Amino acid sequence: MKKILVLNGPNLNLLGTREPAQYGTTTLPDVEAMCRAECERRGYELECFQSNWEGALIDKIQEYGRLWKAGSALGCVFNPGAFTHTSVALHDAIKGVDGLPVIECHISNVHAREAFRHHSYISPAAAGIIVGFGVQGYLIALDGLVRTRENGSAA
Ligand code: CA2
Repeated sequence: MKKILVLNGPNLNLLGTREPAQYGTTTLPDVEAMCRAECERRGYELECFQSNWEGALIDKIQEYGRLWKAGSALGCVFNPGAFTHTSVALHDAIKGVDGLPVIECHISNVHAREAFRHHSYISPAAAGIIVGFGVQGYLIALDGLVRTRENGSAA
């Protein structure tokens, strides 16, 4: 059974506990359970990982790059949090794994927010981008990943 990674960056462990107007009331464990149910339904094994540390996120992307090369991973749904707007290192990590499809996912519509959130270092390296659908965006991103990459398809 191929693996899918749902990766979350800094402060997303606080989801559902603060700023409900911006990010809703669903917690990260709730989001992970929704994603797990969807992956099981579709016949994939889900790993969820959250870190507030850039290097830990890079290590996980590299690990999935190796799994993808070995044919054991389908791809990754990634909410890089505020590292979206700052991290050349995460951009390089995604480029560096060369092949692993990474779908960038944001809960809020970053383009309707402060100007500093309008630029993403991740988007040029991502296979696709989902923004502004709340936590349902994770499921939309999973759907897009499976629809386009299942059975070796890259359409
Ligand atoms: O909309 C998104 O998903 C973001 O990636 C969330 C980041 C933000 O920096 C990006 O610009 C857009 C922030 C994640 C912090 O999440 C919190 C959740 C609850 C309470 C406090 C922070």
